[in-house]
Formats: sequence, structure tokens, C-alpha cells
Amino acid sequence: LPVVWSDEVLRHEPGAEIWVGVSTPGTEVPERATVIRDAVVAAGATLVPAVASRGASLLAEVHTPELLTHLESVYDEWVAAGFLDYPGQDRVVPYVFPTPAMLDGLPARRPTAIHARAGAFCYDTMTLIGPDTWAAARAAADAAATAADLAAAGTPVTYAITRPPGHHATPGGYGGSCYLNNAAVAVAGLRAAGARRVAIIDIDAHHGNGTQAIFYSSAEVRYASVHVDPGAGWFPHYAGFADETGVGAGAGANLNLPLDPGSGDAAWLAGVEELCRFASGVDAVVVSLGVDAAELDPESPLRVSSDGYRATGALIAALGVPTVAVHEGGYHLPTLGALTVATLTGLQD
Ligand code: SP5
Ligand code: ZN
Repeated sequence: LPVVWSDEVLRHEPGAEIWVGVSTPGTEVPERATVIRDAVVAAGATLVPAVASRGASLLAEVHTPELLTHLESVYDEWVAAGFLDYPGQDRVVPYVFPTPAMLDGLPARRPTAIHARAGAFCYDTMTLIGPDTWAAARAAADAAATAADLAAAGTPVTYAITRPPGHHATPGGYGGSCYLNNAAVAVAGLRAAGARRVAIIDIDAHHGNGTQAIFYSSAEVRYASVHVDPGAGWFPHYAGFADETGVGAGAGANLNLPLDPGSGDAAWLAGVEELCRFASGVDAVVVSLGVDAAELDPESPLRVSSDGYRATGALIAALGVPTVAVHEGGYHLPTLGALTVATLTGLQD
């Protein structure tokens, strides 16, 4: 199994998450990537270096130029504004958001203050930007693009250790510990190489609102996700409901299967089977491979077992089409490696 890797993905240090007004330690830490890397290598995978800048042209298809420019420059503007002089303000975090509740139809402005402009792009307070966040996010996108190239060259299953993750990043915004949408970059790479119809199967515990938004009006790219029910009080709260089925040409090309907290393997695997039926007939599959639905994960209550993850991989493998997996969530460091290996083992069944 080729596993695409870049040391650069380790450079993003989230520092903290501001959760409901309280600064808590960041959960999306660099150790996640090293734990996964070490586990897949121990299981016999071959590391393939991510091709530097391979994702750049594909990112321009996925995200707005305004978001890409913002992510690239915002930390330097934050420093120039003097925030490093204030304890606890060494990373970019917004404090005001131009939501409909604020503007109610008034024209959108481009604020002068960088601490105000940040809220035009970042939709939560848990996704901080430090000095090397952009470099790491770019490297993760490069890894996803490199994996898509390997698939296009005939590799049946490829996996990219993408960190920071991506499925909460929308065309023009970021949040949920995600900056650039790695899964969408992989889709763009596969399609540039000739795949016409692609399905994204998102098995992260959370709904991938960003990926859904990117492809919501696309007929040829289907998005299908099983996740903890946002209606039961879980992130991303505002999206991921079963009645979101796509718009325009994409009507019917989006499938959300929200699960109750604590639902366990049986409900999960029934959901994955339904995602696979929805994906059948496509030319290639991109898996948003989060393992935060696991029993011991601190960020989700779905309680999926390691055997459940292996069975999940096997169901996707049965589709029999070239598959690119990119990593998303999973926050329990002691089991993160084994859960990822279990899923990848299933994908190769
Ligand atoms: C990629 C991914 O799995 N993103 C998940 C983002 C959801 N985070 C929700 C956090 C909810 C509160 N967690 C409290 C942890 C405090 N450090
Ligand atoms: Zn997640």
C-alpha cells in the first residue's frame, strides 16, 4: 500500500481551541500524523513523498482566491498588527462574524482590522492559525494530489496522511480544524486525470459540511456521509441533515446518514452499506477517512469498534474501483494508528 507522506504536515501547531469562550488544548496535534505514519509503516506500507506544490493548481478549482490569499497571508498580518505582544494572542482567531444576523442584507465589507477580517473566512473559534499552518495545510493538499496521481497511474488503493484535515473547509471558508479541503483536491486530481464520476465516501464521525458545500450542485461528484446526528447537538450543527440531497444539477447526488449517539457497529455498517450502494457505478472513490467514530475517541459518541473499521474498509473495497483515502479526524492517540491500519486493511480485502 503506498502511503503519501510529507514532513511538512507536522509544522501546524494549533496551540489551543477556544471552545465556548474557554481556551482548551488543541486536539488536532502533530502527533496524530506521526502515530499514523509509524503504525502504517509497521504494518508494511511504503511511504511515498508528497510532490511539493502538486496541489496548487487543484486548490484553485476547489477554493476561492480570496480564501487562499487569506490563509497564505493572515498570520503575517496578525504579527504586523502587534498581536505577538499580547499573551495568548499568538495565533489568528476571529471575534466577529459577518453572518446574516449581523448584516441582514447590508453590503459585505472588507474590514481593515485583521482581527475582524478573520471572521469573514473562519466560521468558528476552534481553528487557529499559527506561523506554519499554511505550510502544513498546503503539504496535506499536495499529499492528496499525489495520491490521486498514483490512483490515476493504476494503483488500486492509495492513502495520504493529510493533516491538518480538510472536510470542514468550504469553497470560501474554514473551520472544524480544517483549512484546505484535501478530499476535494483528490477529486479534482482524479477528474483531471480522466475519471468522470467520482464518489466521496466520508466516514469521519462528523459531517463534512465543507466537502458537501463544494460539490452540492455537482451531478458527477457524489458526496455521501455517515456521521453523528448534528440534530442531536454535534458539530457542525448547521449541516449534515438527511434532507440535504443536493441542488440544481446535483439534486439527488448528496446523501447524509445521521446516526444517534452511541449507535455502535451495526447501525454504522448498515450506513456504510447504504453509502456504498449510493456510490456504485462511479469511476473512482475518495474516502474521507476519519476514525473519530471509534469507541474511545474523545470527540464523538458513535462507538465503532476496530473490527467495525476493518469491515467498513472491506465494504468500500467491494465497489472495485480505484480508491484514494485521505485522512480526516481521529483524536485518541493510543488507538489512532491501529484504527487507521484496520480501515486500510479492509480497503485492501
Ligand atoms: C476533522 C474533524 O474531525 N473535525 C472535528 C471538529 C469538531 N470539533 C468539535 C469540538 C467540540 C468540542 N470539543 C471540545 C474539546 C476541547 N478541547
Ligand atoms: Zn471528525
